[in-house]
Amino acid sequence: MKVPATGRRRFAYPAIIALAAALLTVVTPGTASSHGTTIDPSSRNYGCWSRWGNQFQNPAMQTQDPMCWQAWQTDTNAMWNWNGLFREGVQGNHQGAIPNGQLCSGGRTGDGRYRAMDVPGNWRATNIGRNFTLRLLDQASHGADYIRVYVTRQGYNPLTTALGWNHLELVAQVGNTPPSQWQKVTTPHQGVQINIPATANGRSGRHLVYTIWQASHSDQSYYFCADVNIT
Ligand SMILES: [Cu+2]
Repeated sequence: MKVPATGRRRFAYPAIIALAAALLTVVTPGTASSHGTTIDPSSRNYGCWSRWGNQFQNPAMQTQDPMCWQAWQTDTNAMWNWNGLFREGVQGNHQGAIPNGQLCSGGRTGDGRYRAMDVPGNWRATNIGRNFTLRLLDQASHGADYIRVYVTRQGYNPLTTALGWNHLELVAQVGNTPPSQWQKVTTPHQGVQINIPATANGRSGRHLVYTIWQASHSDQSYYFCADVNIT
């Protein structure tokens, strides 16, 4: 637990609230303005941040959204830094850098900050069709050397099984795309975004969309698990 009960009591003091707000302003958006994530269908931690970020201690989450609950309990920074799920210096060898079962945490990158994303279970899923569009938000205008979009094979069960490379099938790919070719956006966040059409033939029900975004400013690669329900 990163938020002890004493933390709550302290919030009762207005001066501390102001201080905490100031710190959040400096720390959270500072790191939170520099990278990106998939926002539709949303990555696991982005979804937990967008649904619960303003009420992350609400015990109702435990029953309404239990996988987000376990994620917030494990490390709140995985949500505050929803755009920081990346590794550096992988040199394109994603499978070598990330063991099976750890794909959703980028191989427990950042000292394991995102490890709760690897836990299989009933994450909230976005309804999509077999033809869908993946939306990737880039807040820092990194652009992409490439973006690879995978969907799990029919038969894989994200409720019971942590994601492995063997579960994935490439369904869409985008090559070198400088940020000038992305769409400028101001909501829900400032930055550029790219919409990637993809097709998940022969699939229905619960699946994961797995995205690898190789940013262009340096060897920085991002890994996103998004829970979907294919109808
Ligand atoms: Cu970045």
